[in-house]
Amino acid sequence: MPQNNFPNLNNDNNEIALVEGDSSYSYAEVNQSIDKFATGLLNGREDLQEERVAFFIPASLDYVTTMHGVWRAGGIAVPLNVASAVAELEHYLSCASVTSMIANGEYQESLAELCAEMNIELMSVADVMAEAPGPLPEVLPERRAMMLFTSGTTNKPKGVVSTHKTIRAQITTLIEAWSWTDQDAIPLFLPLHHIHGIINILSCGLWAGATVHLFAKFDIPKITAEVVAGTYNVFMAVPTIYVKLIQYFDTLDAGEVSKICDGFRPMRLNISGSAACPVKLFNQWKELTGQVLLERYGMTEIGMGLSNPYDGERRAGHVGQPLPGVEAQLFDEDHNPITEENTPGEIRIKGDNVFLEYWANEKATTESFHDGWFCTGDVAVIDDGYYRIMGRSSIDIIKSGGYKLSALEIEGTLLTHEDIAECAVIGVEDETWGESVMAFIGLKPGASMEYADLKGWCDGKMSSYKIPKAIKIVEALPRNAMGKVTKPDLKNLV
Ligand code: MCA
Ligand code: AMP
Repeated sequence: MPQNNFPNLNNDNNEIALVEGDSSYSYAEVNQSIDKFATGLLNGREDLQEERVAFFIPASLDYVTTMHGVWRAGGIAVPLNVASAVAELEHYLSCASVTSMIANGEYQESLAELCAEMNIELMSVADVMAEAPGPLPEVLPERRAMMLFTSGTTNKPKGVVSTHKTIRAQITTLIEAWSWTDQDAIPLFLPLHHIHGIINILSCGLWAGATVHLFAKFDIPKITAEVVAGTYNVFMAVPTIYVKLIQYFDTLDAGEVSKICDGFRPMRLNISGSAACPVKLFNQWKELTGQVLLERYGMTEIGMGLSNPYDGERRAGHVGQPLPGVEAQLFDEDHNPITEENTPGEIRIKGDNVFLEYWANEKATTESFHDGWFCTGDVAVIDDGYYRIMGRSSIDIIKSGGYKLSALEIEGTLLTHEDIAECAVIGVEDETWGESVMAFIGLKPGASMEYADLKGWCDGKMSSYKIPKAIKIVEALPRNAMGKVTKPDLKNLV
């Protein structure tokens, strides 16, 4: 029996696990579907032996079937962002040496050429499904289970590998800390190639025996209608979603707004994370809905690390304390632990929740640990017992609407434009996105550039949320004596 088996996906439980549009699926049905998929994927083999199976599927029964099917068959699940530009996928697929790709309908069509070129077998969920469940391998907890891509301070995203044990630890800490039960109902509209959607919402929901309502995207009218109907008692989102909800309220009349707010009011929990929740937003949400947002801090490599308490003071602008089973410590630049309050240091994390490795990148893996601690690159202080995030140690990481973006990756693509001689990308403060991408561009002699043209050029070359929201044409980028671009100086040119 695979060790990753979720308690409620193990039996003939007839409670509703997933709601997708007008359809709903019980735990028993989901379980059956997963077993048939895993059997079909094995296709007579005993164990996938950590083969990498990628999938390009929006939130749906098929997504859950594929993710768990790969796990039960002994493979490594590689969920991809369905909003990615196809041009970006080649890196993920070659980095992970993916052997099979699962995608349906129009998604399958968009991938056919790339998969053929890369010799990757492309199948739909229906293609894979066996008629009946067959024998499945025993998958030990230490085995690799999932690879998620994360942008870093290097050019191309790295594959973050977690084991079944890692995933279990990332889930169970949240089940305990946030008091999940089988009575919970939660909407899932976040993308399913990141921890926030995969672990905090989908996996915790399924572990607890709750009902997860799936949306292919953040569809405000549909989701708020369900909020009004009292469908959910838990809501989790990135700060941008709360901003967008408040912006949406501005388009409605007062009666409609108060109905939606009255739908949020009785929920047992509203959570914000993936990026800093501004104090102003925390207060606005409280005023509108009575909900005191629970802010927490996490990272692809660690799942969740710090959280405000479920019972107890949830402090605005702070991310709380270490979660159960997670060890956290601040360190100075000389690797000495910081013991005084209000002294900034890098957050380092230990625990079963921490990932195994960056795929096929021993150097990056080794460099990201020190004395057994995972070094997050985030700087924080402890302020009266609560961690407060101060920022990141690298200016090259941008957090836009909850997505972590690499300035270097965006610059790398912009530099392939025939009129661009040099460029530098930074994140600038933005009320909706937290940070938004801005590019400073030096043009080749005689060239000119309009923003709209550059945006059009970027289409298809990078995911749309990475495309700069603004550009500034400069004579020359500011550089230090060594010739390195001094990015902090660019902030003054915004
Ligand atoms: C969409 N757009 C964006 C972003 N999202 N621009 C910048 N940053 C973004 N994040 C742009 C599109 O390119 C498009 O531009 C326009 O907005 C409308 O796109 P649409 O897809 O309709 O927007 P939306 O549905 O309103 O999306 C906003 C969103 C989405 C729902 C907030 O960005 C989102 O799901 N963010 C969450 C990502 C996430 O789950 N992060 C967690 C990873 P144009 O019109 O010009 O084409 S972090 C994590 O997992 C760690 C462990 C943690 O701590 O949680
Ligand atoms: P990702 O690697 O995409 O999972 O993003 C992880 C990063 O998001 C962390 O390293 C932090 O920089 C940021 N982050 C997550 N949660 C918070 C939060 N509550 N406040 C500030 N930053 C956050």
